Amino acid sequence: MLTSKLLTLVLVVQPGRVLLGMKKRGFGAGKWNGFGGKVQPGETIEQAARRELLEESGLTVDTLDKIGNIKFEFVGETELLDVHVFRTDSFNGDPTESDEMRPQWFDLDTIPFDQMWADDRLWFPLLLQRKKFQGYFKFQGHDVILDHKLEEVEKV
Ligand code: 8OG
Repeated sequence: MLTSKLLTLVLVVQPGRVLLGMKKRGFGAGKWNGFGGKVQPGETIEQAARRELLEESGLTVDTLDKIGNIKFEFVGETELLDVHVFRTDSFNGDPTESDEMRPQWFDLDTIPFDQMWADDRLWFPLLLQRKKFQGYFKFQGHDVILDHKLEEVEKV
């Protein structure tokens, strides 16, 4: 039986650049990523997204736009990751390193996909064009995508 775990992921986008964080520990350590984590009991998904963004990057936001939903299956594991992806184009504060993440701005033409989760190069273009999307990726280990689906949707 597959169980499902709710997670958030926030991408902060500015004209011509995106803020990523180098994950310093835990799941996905050594990869650049947006900011996010597990939804805690009693929290809405959006509350969790705001909390994780603040904890990991030091930023707060007025508006978060729901832009994607991606489900990840890992061969041999019974837990499906259900990741809710948000985009924001304005923020308050200065990106600040935390125990978990070291934030850095990247120009949109130098996004370090080779040091990111393998699926990101497929859906980042949609996110950057503000297209809403839904996806499913089946991973073997943390680097190999065995199967995937990705589609634009009207509403996430
Ligand atoms: O709490 P923790 O740091 O373990 O949460 C994992 C974070 O990683 C969460 O923000 C969701 C995100 N994440 C995955 N899989 C993938 C992926 O394939 N690509 C990207 N960009 N983020 C992912 O769990």
